Amino acid sequence: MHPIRVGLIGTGYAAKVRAESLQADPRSQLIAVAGHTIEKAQSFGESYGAEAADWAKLVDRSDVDLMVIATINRDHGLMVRAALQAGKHVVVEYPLALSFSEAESLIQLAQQQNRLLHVEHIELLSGIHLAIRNSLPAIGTPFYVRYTNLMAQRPAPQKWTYSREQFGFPLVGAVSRIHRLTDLFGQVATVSCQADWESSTDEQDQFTTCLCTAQLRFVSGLVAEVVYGKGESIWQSNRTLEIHGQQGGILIDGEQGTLITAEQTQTLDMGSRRGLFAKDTAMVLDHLTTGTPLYVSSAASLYALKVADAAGRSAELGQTVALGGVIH
Ligand code: NAP
Ligand code: BLA
Repeated sequence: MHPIRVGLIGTGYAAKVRAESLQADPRSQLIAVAGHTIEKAQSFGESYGAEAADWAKLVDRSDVDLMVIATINRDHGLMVRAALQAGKHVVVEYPLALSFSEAESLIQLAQQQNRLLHVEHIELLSGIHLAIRNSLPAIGTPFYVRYTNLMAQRPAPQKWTYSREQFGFPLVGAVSRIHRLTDLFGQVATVSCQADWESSTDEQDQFTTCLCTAQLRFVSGLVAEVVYGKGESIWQSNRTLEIHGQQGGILIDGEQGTLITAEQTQTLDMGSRRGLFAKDTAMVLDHLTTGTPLYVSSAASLYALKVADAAGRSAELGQTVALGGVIH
């Protein structure tokens, strides 16, 4: 038995932590890396004893079993499709694709090809998420949630994360914000969303600020307000999640968590945000070698993207959008 031979696309933060995890695990071997430029792929590859390669050739190599796609959001769908068509197992960082229909068709393709398609959603592995899950029973029926992700950034970087085409609709590029909520609170009945972008030049694709606000009404009746914004016209960063229940509340502020009930106020132990990609990688290798289950299903990942896609449509139409297929 040879180790699982891996091809990696991307040379940024996610790719680096993937390469480190793969290198540290004897069950995997990093064969080659593809990057934005060949120079970057070469210098990155040298650090991990891997060759530099062109991504389209890499997915076709017979000595690669698993492709890990850790590059800009715009290219995920195209690369996942090519890798699955070449018969590889695939790990892709969220989002699977920028549109719901593309994501749905990729999941079908993986089934047809009988290959693993795992979409990373490390937010579900985080100590914050586990602490919330464990605390939910203590607050009774949750009825109102406020989830704010504001990042003040000045000057806004000239990066893919500030390109509408390359990042995608804000709640699609950052679908983790929706997924946290659908994982905790189930299906969504309606979405009402507004989105706005500011650019400093005539070049509209590259923005300096974006602000997206969405109201999600869950089938349970719970209402969630989600705010995602970043850039120059955001003056104070804020990363908070408030969950209000009939018997208590959960408040997450940055790395601090609190559970509040009528009887007491208690600090939640939330661990660290580090090590989550390593955990994801280990679970993929466990799954491929011994068949143990992964922590997120394609169906759950696709559902989060469906809600994000509906938010995009709502913003475009200026109307509330109802999600189909909901059982009342
Ligand atoms: P990053 O550090 O900015 O790296 C982005 C990668 O894409 C680099 O290899 C970069 O190469 C390349 N790239 C940039 N612009 C490009 C373009 N126009 N065309 C082709 N390639 C381009 O980003 P990251 O944080 O690793 O994110 C990668 C993926 O992981 C994204 O899908 C993100 O949603 C996902 N993710 C990241 C995190 C996280 O904590 N960072 C968490 C969850 C999911 P150059 O540097 O040579 O331009
Ligand atoms: C998510 N972090 C993301 C994403 C990007 C970054 C592009 C995916 C898109 C999104 O969900 O908005 C980029 N995150 C960064 C950068 C920093 C950062 C450039 O913290 C700079 C420090 N990610 C990291 C680091 C940690 C990290 C250093 O780059 C932790 C120590 C964690 N990023 C992290 C987690 C998510 C994420 C846990 C999932 C989103 C969530 O928690 O909801």
